[in-house]
Parts: sequence; structure tokens; C-alpha cells
Amino acid sequence: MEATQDAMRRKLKEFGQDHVFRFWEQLDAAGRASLTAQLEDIDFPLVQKLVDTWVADTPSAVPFKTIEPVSIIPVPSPGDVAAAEALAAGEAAFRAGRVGLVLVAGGQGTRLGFPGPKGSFPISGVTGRTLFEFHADKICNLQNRYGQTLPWYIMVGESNEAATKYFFQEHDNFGLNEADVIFFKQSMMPCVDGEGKFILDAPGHLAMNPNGHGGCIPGLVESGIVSDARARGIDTLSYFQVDNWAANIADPYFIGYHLLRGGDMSSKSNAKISLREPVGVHCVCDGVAQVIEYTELDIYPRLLETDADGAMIFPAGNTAIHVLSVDFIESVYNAFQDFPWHCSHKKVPYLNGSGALVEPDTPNAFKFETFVFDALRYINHPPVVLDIDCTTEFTPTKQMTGNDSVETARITMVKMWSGWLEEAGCLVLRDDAGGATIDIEISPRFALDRAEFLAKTEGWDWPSEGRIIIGPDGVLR
Ligand code: UD2
Repeated sequence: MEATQDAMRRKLKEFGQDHVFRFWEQLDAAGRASLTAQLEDIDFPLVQKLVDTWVADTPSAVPFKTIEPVSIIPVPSPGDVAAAEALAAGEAAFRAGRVGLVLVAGGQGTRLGFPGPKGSFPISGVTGRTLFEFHADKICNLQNRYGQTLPWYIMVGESNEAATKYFFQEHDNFGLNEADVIFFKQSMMPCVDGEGKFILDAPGHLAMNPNGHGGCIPGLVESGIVSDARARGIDTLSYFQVDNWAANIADPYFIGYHLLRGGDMSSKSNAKISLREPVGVHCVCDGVAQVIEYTELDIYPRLLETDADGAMIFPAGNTAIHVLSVDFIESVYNAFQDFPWHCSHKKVPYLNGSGALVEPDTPNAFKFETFVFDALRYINHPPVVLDIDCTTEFTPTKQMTGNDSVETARITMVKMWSGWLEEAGCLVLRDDAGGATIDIEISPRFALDRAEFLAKTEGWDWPSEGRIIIGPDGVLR
């Protein structure tokens, strides 16, 4: 053990990071071993390269010769033959048990200011139903609908793994089979300060961040998920983010288009509402499908151009909903070391010179991450990008109030469900601005969409006043 620790000290000196041993004398054997273990997982040459690129310098734009908009498949409309074919192909894949789910939930969720895993946030303002519960209810619905198990592969990070697993245990996996809810862990990267130095947030602990949702590519392969999927006969994985309660987590139309037109990786996009909306932009750079993240738009000003009428030339926003084939994940795994890294400037607590923990008011640290959408550049077919209906599929929750918030998610829920209820013959009381004034909640286990809701509630007697809650058991309360 001592030999390992000595070798580690020499390595840290070589990379100019030996300040992390500042409190070494105060640490007991367990503390020393734990810091050493943390350091052993770090790819020092990679971190040095990222510091040289992002901290000591400003990365230059990739000199693309052309950046063009991506062509978008519209939201299916009645009579759309291609959409009907896609639906049939997608439903056949579900019935054949070829579909599994990947949820990325390893992020730190700092903007929401919620102490637990983001998925355990009570996104419903009526019953307190959590994000995880909404997703699980959708899975139960799809499993009943297609008579097949949809294994749910959930990526967690160092900081939320134990709490996430405990939350699922506490809730009996929300009615799903324990064997079909499978967690896998992503790797971590050290945060660095403005000098490119590692940051201590405790005497024997480095401040680290998860390596971005691109980390799901090595995570899926190295944790054995790809093998598990293959053993179950699954060749197609539907990918979504924990913070979007409305996500159509496994959409047969989308999966059908993916299988018929692509097969490697496909995406859903939504029309951006403003040039600076904080979503990545789908585009084609030098003939290659890409998403350029919103934080990098100024590096590629072409993406902020508008036409003569002021309309956006690049409206295709990234909803972070994708489908990937298991084969593609394996092939892209071999290219993961070539994935670009991205950098953000964040507030990270640190130990000051006297060893006290400081919570900074302004960003003091750089975090490095990989993004799953960088896998798109490896697809071997034209991009398959589907438009969506924003209200029913995309209400990300990044903060408590304002844009993309808990507040807006709750408004969207009520907007969607009140429309279904009125179509089903229920009187929904509304205020002058048209917002429903009663509490409404409909479990997606009962109805995933409008059509299913109308079919299941045909002939129901609705109360003339009071709240409307339909739980997973389908009972109106
Ligand atoms: C993401 C997209 C953005 C847009 C927006 C829509 C990125 C980089 N950007 O922005 O283009 O689509 O979402 O809502 O994705 N996560 C992990 N591990 C990590 C980091 C994140 O699992 O290391 C998960 C996280 O738990 C969440 C998702 O990835 O489910 C997105 O993370 P975010 O909310 O930080 O991404 P955001 O809002 O910057």
C-alpha cells in the first residue's frame, strides 16, 4: 500500500498536482487509502490535455466548411403513410421484445437545489409523484400494452448511486420487477480551478463531477449492460433524461423510423422557441450529423443566423431523446477516446488555505464532460430526426421557477390532462386566463396518451366539482 502511495505522490508531482497531499498528515489509514483510490482512477494525461485546451487557452472552432440544417420528419398526421409504416415497424419491435430503455440520471442536478437524486423530486404538485415514478408508470403501461418486459437500465453517478438505489428499494421498484431495473455507474472526472489545479472539498477528497452523459457509452459496455441486453434479445435502446417527466420514453413511431431509415442512432428534436434557448442544435457539419451544444453557439455563429423573415435557419433543438442500437453502442465504444470533451465553468465548494470549506458565490471551477449526442457523428445513415409535440413530450425541469422549471412542468401537465378530460366530457373549471382551477393528475400507467385516455374513460361519470386524480390502479379519486 505504501509503495502505491509513494508512486502516486511522484506522479502527482510530475503533473503539478501534489498540493492535494496538503492534509496527508492529518488523514488516517482509511482516509489515505481513499484519496489514493480516487487518484488512481484519474487519467492524468487526459486531464492535462483538457486543462491546456480549456483552462490555459480557448479552444478554437472546428473549421467546418459547411454547416447546414438537418431535415426533420414532421409529427405524424392522420393519413401519413410513412408514419403508419413506422408505427407498425416500431410496434412489431416492441412485441418481439427487442426494446429496452436507458435513463441517464447520473447528473448532479445542482440548478434545482434539491438535495436528493433528481429523479426523486416530487414533480407533481398534486400527489407529490416523483419523476422516477412517472417514468416507471409509463414502463408498466408499455409492458402491458405490448406483452413484453422493457428492461430499464439506469445510469447513476458516484454522488447519487446509493441514494437512487435506496429510493427504488423503498418504493418497491414502483411495481417493476427488480431484475428488470438495472443500475450502472458512470466514471468521474476531477474538477480543476482557474490554474488547472485539482480542488479538495475535504482533507482527503477531491471535488469530482460525473464524466457527462457521454459516459453512458463506456458505462453500458463495461458494466455488462450490452451483454445483458443481447442475452434478453434486445437490440434497440430508447434513451431519455431523468428531468423530462413528459418524455415519450419509448415511442413506437420513433423506434419504427429508426429501424426503417437508420438503425444506428436517431433523435427527437423540437422547434426552438428562441435563438438562445438552452438546448443543443441538430445540424449537419461537412456532411456529418452533429449536435452543437447551446453553450458553444458563439463559436459557430452560423447557427444563430435567421432568414430574411427573421425565422431561425437552425430551429432543431435537442430534446435529448434518442434511440441507439446495441451494435452501434458497441462500435462507438471503440471510438469513445476520440469523443470531444466539453467544459463548463461552475461553482464548486473548496477548502481554503486554513482548511475551511468555502461555498463560492461565483464560478470558480472547470468541469469536463462528454456528451452522448457526439456519437451521432458515427452513424452510417442519413440523420433521422423526428419533430415532437412539445407540450406532450418535452418539459425539462432544470430549476424551481422560470423557464424549464418545476413551475412550467406543472402548468404543462395540467394543460395536457385538462384537454383530455374535456374531450372525455368532464367539466374542467377554468380561470379568466384559461388555466384549469382544479387539481388534476392522471397516472401514465392508466393512460399514456390522449387516445388511450379517451378509450378507457368512455362512458365515465365525472364529478361536477373537486379534483380529478386517476392513480396507477385506474381508480378515479
Ligand atoms: C441538456 C442538453 C441540451 C438540451 C437539454 C434539454 C446536454 C449536454 N445538453 O442540457 O442540449 O437537450 O438537456 O433538456 O445534455 N447526466 C448524467 N451524467 C452526467 C451529466 C448529466 O447522467 O454526467 C444526465 C442528467 O442526470 C440529466 C441529463 O443528463 O438527466 C442532462 O443533464 P443536464 O440537465 O445537466 O443538461 P442540460 O440541461 O445542460
